Amino acid sequence: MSTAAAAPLYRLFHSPGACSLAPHIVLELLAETHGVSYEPVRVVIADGANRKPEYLAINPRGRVPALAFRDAGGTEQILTESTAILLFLAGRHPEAGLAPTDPVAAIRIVEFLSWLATTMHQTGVRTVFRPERFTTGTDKAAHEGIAEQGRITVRTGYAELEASLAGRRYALGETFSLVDAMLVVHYRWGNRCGIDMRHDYPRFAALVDRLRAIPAVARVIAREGIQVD
Ligand SMILES: N[C@@H](CCC(=O)N[C@@H](CS)C(=O)NCC(=O)O)C(=O)O
Repeated sequence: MSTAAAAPLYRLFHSPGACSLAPHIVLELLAETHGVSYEPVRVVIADGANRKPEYLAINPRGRVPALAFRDAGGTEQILTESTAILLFLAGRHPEAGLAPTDPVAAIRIVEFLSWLATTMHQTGVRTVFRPERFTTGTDKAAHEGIAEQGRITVRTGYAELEASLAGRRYALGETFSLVDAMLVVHYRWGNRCGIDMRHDYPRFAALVDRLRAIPAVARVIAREGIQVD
């Protein structure tokens, strides 16, 4: 008799503290509340694992997250882009209540996640962490100005977010949504951009404290081995 364990429903390729932390949190919540099985697969960017042929075979862009799953016909598919992965997981597991059916509530989530992934991540945080990606290799003198503009972009966004959190328990109101999972990532990145997030954005810090008090969120942070503050 075979003792092989059933393959998990999902494999999430992630790197500690990267934007893949958000789907990692959502998968852990789904595992806890609805028995969804998944395997987190570490692809540590700091070690260059995202540029190795094994990973490029999964995501030729060399980015995390990537999600492996089987479609209705049993064929394995790879999905990339954090926004797409989050919305896919919520839609595939509607019983978890992460995908509102009301069209306005649903599109507000897409709106927020799109802003985080584009303005805040790519034109904000990324220009601070990786200014060399926004100019030619020889133009080192430009790095400081690019990073400084990135800090202005993220500060403008965090100020907007801080104001919107007045009187709210979670990013979009009284209930946890996909956006909250991604905000843990952005709060942590803010600290790593040299911003004192707890001091400058106290409502954002309080939200992240509430999120970290959720056991599934705490478990993922511990598993990734990261500091949020
Ligand atoms: N738009 C993509 C961005 C993915 C992305 O840039 N991921 C980063 C980590 S947060 C990465 O893999 N970086 C590795 C690299 O740029 O070499 C998403 O939201 O999934």
